[in-house]
Amino acid sequence: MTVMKIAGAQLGAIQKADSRESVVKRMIALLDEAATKGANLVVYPELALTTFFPRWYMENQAEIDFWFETEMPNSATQPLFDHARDLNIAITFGYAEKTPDGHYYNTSIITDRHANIVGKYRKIHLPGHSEYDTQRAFQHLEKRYFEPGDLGFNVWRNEGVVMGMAICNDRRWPETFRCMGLQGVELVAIGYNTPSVNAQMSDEGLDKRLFHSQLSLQAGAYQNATYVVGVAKAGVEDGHPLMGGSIIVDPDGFILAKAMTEEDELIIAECDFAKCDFGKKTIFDFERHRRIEHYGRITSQTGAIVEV
Ligand code: CDT
Repeated sequence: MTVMKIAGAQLGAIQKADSRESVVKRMIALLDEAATKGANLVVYPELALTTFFPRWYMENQAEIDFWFETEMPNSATQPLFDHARDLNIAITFGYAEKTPDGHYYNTSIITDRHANIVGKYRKIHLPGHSEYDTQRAFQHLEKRYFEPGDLGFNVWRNEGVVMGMAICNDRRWPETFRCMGLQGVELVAIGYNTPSVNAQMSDEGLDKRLFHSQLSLQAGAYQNATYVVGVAKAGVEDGHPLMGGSIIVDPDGFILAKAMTEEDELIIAECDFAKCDFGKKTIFDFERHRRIEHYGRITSQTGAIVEV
């Protein structure tokens, strides 16, 4: 059975003016630290190469396109791929993707330890709104800049482990984890950018936001008997704070490692994937216990309908 050291490479703030090259240098520094600690896989955040640009309202398409990558790897990220290959470490990170036929996605990729891209995921649950919202303390325009992902929730056998990806808001939806759980997932890598403040409820408090993130990641892990790695982009980006709280969760839902700062910070844990078996063969043996005859609403109905 496979044992791997998995690292979460939390990134601190990336300012609007920061170049991709400067961010890649920081990602490589974390990769070097991960190598010294024996990591086999490093998980980076959502939209890891730039500031969280969906907070900015833009109309000019050239201005919008600046934030998107048209190929991966590209000249800015090739050093990261090369370094990961030299260190024999698999990586996964998020970026904004513009496809050759003009589609825009919030994407993440995962590589093997030879820096080959073995999996791609495009974010399905896009939060926020598509037009400038005067009621919010700040904007969250993911629905403006991205289309919902078109690839579904897939898994890949990578380095002997069944791995899947999700991105930020996806972690709050049990459907995300269950779709991968039904494919035997053993590790779910999730990058995120979560504002420290609720744009529509400013007095919500950071503790509650961190709690909801942890709750979602821990529940997803336990209910599908899988490791989950949730990695933040944190810190204050041009005056806008993003929360940290990166964690590595085991298949029992326990937290194995947790970031303590809102800066570039590496967390690491040894993951013995044999530990996924017990839950998958007992309480969450889907084949024996699921009752799909009662789950029809999950895929046939989107919003809640109150008829009583
Ligand atoms: N990036 C991302 O998906 N962030 C959301 C913020 C939700 S508030 C509009 C999240 O779920 O953390």
